Amino acid sequence: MTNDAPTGRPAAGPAAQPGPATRPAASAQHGTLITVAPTGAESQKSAVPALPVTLDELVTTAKECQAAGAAVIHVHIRDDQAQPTLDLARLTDTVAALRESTDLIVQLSTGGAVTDGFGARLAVLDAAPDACSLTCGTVNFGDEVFSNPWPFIRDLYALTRERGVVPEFELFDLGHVATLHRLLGDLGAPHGGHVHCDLVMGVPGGMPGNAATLVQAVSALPPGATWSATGIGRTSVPVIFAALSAGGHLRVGMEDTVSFARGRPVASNAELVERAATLAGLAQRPPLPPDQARALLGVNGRR
Ligand code: KMH
Ligand code: ZN
Repeated sequence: MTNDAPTGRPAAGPAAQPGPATRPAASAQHGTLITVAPTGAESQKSAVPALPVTLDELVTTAKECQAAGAAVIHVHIRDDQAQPTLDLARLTDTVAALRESTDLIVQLSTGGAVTDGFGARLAVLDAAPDACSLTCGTVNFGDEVFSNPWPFIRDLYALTRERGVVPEFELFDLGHVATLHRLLGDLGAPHGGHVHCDLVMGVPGGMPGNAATLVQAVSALPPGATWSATGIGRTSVPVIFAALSAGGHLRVGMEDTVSFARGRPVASNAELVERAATLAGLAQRPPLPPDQARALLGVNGRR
């Protein structure tokens, strides 16, 4: 394994060794990458009126969140009935609209909803985003199952490399970290040459959202990998503190929590980003602007 290859180095071939993560630029190490996940696939608009579900609502949210300190937007979209969809035309329009209105790195979800098929999830890359999520294993997801068998993970990862899309490895459990090592060992480095992970903590069925688990998961990551963490529901704030103190980055948003505090619904995604940015500033690692986030993650400039 190496952690000193230059960021942006082309992906290695299939025979490459595992652990191709690179050392982030010095400035990026002192900042906090904030990702906003504004919508998700689980909450209903009728139950959560502040959830952005139309393209206009999403673009407005994205602008507010960039102003508050976000550099990446993790995107799920909805149809005219506000239900989750992976409709390719809508995804393509969404990527274009977010690029037009913001400087955010546009990361499309390939996880979709638990009901989405593998073919539709692979086809998300046809919308040509900057980045995409890539979950490294199956996980119980409340009463449902979020299915990510090895052949699908491998096919999706191979497609990200082919299309020049930067993957963010979503890790819901320690077993997912083992699968990440297998993936990098079998197929080589991601597009952009840098490994960035997101620890998704507190899903009922996945790893719990607490500091001890976070430290354990981080210690198992490939050397040189960067990581963010997100705590689902009431684990949101404890995971922010744990991630900042362990040197990680942050993901927040209404995909992951719809309560700002006990008994107080989230009013907007921007207030979650503002809180994360404030805490990052207190930790002496202020939010990274999108251009520095691009350099950190190995995301190309605007196409
Ligand atoms: N909605 C979850 C079933 C992702 O975006 O890649 C999956 C999810 C992960 O949200
Ligand atoms: Zn998601």
